[in-house]
Amino acid sequence: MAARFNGLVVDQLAAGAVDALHRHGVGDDRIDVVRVPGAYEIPLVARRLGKSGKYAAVLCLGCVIRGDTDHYDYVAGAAANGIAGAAHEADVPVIFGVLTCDTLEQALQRAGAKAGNKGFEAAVAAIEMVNLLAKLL
Ligand code: INI
Repeated sequence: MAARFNGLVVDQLAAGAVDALHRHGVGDDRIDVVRVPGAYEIPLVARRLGKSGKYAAVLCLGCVIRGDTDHYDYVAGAAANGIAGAAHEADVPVIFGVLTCDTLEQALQRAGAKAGNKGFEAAVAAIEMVNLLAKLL
């Protein structure tokens, strides 16, 4: 799932995630990209998707950038806490791929520029978790 807010960054995270999935043999027929307005909306949809029984894992991709007010704290906090809650409730891995950055530049660096691509890393974490759960069952 990918938030539309800060789409310049999140689209790069999503591209990185899809790239990682492809490299691990996951075809497009097994990938659904669901869009939500912003990071704040991620938890509800993550919970719904996770509990649907249709998905091996749910990847939550978003980007929250600090502004001049404390709005950032509410949005980032709600996303992080809500995704953690969804991960506990869904019986599949729900992966935290939401960037929380001070500046757009920092975010872009983590979305495929200097500091790797956190979407790619999130997808790899999802694959590791799916494989781990399969072994544990
Ligand atoms: N949503 C984000 O994903 N990132 C942000 O940086 C952000 N800021 O800064 O406001 C943001 N706000 C929107 C929020 O996620 C909700 O979509 C909105 O409040 C409606 O519930």
